[in-house]
Amino acid sequence: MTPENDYLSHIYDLAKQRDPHKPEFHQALLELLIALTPVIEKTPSLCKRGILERLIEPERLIQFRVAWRDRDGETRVNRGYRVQFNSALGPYKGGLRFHPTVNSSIIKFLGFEQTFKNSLTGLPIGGAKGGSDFDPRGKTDNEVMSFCQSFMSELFRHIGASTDVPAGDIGVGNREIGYLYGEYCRLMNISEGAMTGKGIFAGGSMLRTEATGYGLCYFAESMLAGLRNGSLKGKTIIISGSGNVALYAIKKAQAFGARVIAASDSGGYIIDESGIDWALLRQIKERERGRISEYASRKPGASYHEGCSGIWSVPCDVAMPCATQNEISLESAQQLINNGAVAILEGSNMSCTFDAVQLIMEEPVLYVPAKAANAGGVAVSGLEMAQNAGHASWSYEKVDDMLQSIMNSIFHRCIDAAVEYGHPENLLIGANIAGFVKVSKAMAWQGVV
Ligand code: NDP
Ligand code: 2IT
Repeated sequence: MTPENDYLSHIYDLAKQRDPHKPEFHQALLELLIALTPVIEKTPSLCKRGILERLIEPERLIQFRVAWRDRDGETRVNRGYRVQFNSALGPYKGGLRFHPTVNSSIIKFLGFEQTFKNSLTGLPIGGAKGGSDFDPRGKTDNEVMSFCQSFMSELFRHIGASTDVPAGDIGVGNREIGYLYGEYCRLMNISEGAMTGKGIFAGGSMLRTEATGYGLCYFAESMLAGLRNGSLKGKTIIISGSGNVALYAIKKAQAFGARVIAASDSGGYIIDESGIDWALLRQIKERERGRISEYASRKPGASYHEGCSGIWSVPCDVAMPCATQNEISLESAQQLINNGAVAILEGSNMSCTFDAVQLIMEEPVLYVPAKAANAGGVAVSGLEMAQNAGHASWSYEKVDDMLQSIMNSIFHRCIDAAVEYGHPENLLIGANIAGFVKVSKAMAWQGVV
C-alpha cells in the first residue's frame, strides 16, 4: 500500500529508495503519511520548504562497536546505535533499547515515532532513540555493568543535558540506567541530567518508573469519558508483556476498578480470571527476573499458555499491548474485534501491524496509536529534565497531577486535530496530525537547516 496523494507517495518512495531494508521504518512512515492526507489537502503550507523530505532524514545517526568482557574473561562484541532524529522542538530525547532484535530499522522507526510523540506531550523535546543488540537476559550484574560502561564510553561524547538525553526502553531499566549514568558522570566529570529514569536519590523524578503504564490508563480514562461517557471501572482488560510498562499499566488499571485477567512475556501468557495478583507478578518479573510461567505455578486458579500471540484470543473489553512492535497481527486484531473489544491502546511502540490497524479502523473500536497512548513515560522524563535544570525535586503528587494533565491534554490535542481535519473520533489521524503540525511549524520557523 502507498499513500493516494502523489506528493505523499513520492516521499514514501524516496524513503524506501534510500533505506530499502528498513521495513519497520517504512511501516511507521506510511502510517504518518496516510494520516497527513487531509493536511496536504487543507493546509499544504505545512508541508512546504521540504519539511517532509527533511523530516524523514535523521539529523544524525551514530553506530558504534561495543566491546566488553563476559564472566569467563572472553571478549564479546555488540553493536550500539543512537539516532538523533529531530531537534526542532528541543534537545534530542528518547530511550535506549537492549534486545537481540535491535537493528538500524528498529532504532530508526523508534526515533521517528519519538519525534511526534514528544511533540504531542507539549514539552520542548526533540526525538531520538538508541540501543544495542546486547541481551541483558541471563547476564550477571557484572556483565551488564561491563557492557553498559563500554556502551557509554562511546555514547558520552554525543549526549548531554541540553544536547541529547537518553532514558530506558526494552531491556534498559533502573539497573542499566544506573551503570550508564555512573559511567557518563565519571567520563565527563559532571553531574547533570544527561539521562532520565535515574534513581530518586540521584536526581531522578518521582513516578518515572510508573509513568508510561499510568499514563496509558490516564489516557484511557480521558478517552472513555470524553467519547463514550464511560471509564475503565468494571472493564475486563488484557495487557501483554510484564515489563516496566505492562506492570504499571496493570497496577493503575486495577486502581481504576478494572479486571486485568491476562499478561505475558516472550515465552507465553497467563490467564487469571480472578484478576492478576500484581504483587506476585512484580515479584517474579521485576525482582526475581523470572519467567511468567512461574506465576501459574504459584497462583491457584491461574493458567499458563505457551506462545505470546494467543493472549489476544482471550475475550476482553480493552486491550493494552505493552510488549513490543507488531505484536498484534491481522489475525489477533480480528479475534479482538470478534470478541467485542471496545478499545485498543498501544503501550508498546507500534504494537499493531499495518494491516491490523487498517482492519481496526474499519470498526467502531477506539484505537490509540503509541505516540499518543504511551507518551506518559517521556512526559515524566521531560519533567525530570525540568527538575534537574532547576536543581529541584518535586513531590510524587505534583508529578502525578502533571502527568494526568499532560495525558488529558494529549487526548484533547488528538481529538481537536481529528475534528479540524474532518475525521472526528479518529485518534490515529488526530495523533499523527497534531504531532506533525507542531514539528512542522518549528522546522519552518527555523529555516532550511
Ligand atoms: P521491558 O524490558 O521492561 O519489558 C518488555 C516486556 O515485553 C517483557 O515482558 C518482555 O518479555 C516482552 N517482550 C520483549 N520483546 C518481546 C518480543 N520480541 N516478543 C514478545 N515479548 C517481548 O520493556 P518496557 O516495558 O520498558 O517496554 C515495553 C514496550 O513499551 C516497548 O515497545 C517500549 O518501546 C515501549 N515503551 C517503553 C517506555 C518506557 O519508559 N520504558 C515508554 C514508552 C514506550 P521477556 O521478559 O520474555 O523478555
Ligand atoms: O518510547 C519511549 O517513549 C521511551 N522509551 C521513553 C523515552 C524517554 O526518553 O523517557
